[in-house]
Amino acid sequence: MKSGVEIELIQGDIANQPDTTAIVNAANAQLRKGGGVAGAIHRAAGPELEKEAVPLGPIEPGQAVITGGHNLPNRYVIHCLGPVYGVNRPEAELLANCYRNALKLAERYEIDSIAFPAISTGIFGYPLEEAAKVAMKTIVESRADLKYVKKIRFVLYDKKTLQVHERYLKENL
Ligand code: AR6
Repeated sequence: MKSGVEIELIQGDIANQPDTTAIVNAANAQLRKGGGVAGAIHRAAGPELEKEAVPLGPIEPGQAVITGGHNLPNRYVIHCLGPVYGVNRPEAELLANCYRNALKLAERYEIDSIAFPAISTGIFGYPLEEAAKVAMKTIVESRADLKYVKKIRFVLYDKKTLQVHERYLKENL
């Protein structure tokens, strides 16, 4: 790719990405265990993750914080709070901030590879098409600012989510 940053979209489980230095959690404001992505990440990481994360909260929509990976195969977990659709406004800006702030943290920690889930598209109710459009646009635009991050992977839970992201990635490249 032009910028030297590889963007990869796969179907899979965000808690099982042993070859990325960091994974991103679709967190809650309190940085507690929760369900969905957060539940899967905390289960795999073990209880020490919550002990490290909770004192860093509460966080605001669009914000990101970083912890260690504990029992995960990843060195770091970057926890982002996505907007609740229809509640935290303007949604698109707050969702874009999640991706931007996660990448900023990754740069600060000199992280070479990072895996994202589709933030806000589960329990937080962000419509898939709209969220994928924001996510792919933001990631493509952010590539130019990256020095350390060389690989960005999106780990999408099902085939439809993968296909929608593929379409918007192509549109933005
Ligand atoms: N790997 C990859 N994607 C997944 C996985 C997984 N293991 N599990 C679910 N998804 P969600 P949100 C998909 O609800 O909308 C939590 O309770 C899922 O199908 O995890 O940002 C937190 O504590 C969806 O497309 O995140 C918060 O309270 C996407 O990942 C709240 O949910 C995100 O779904 C955050 O809600």
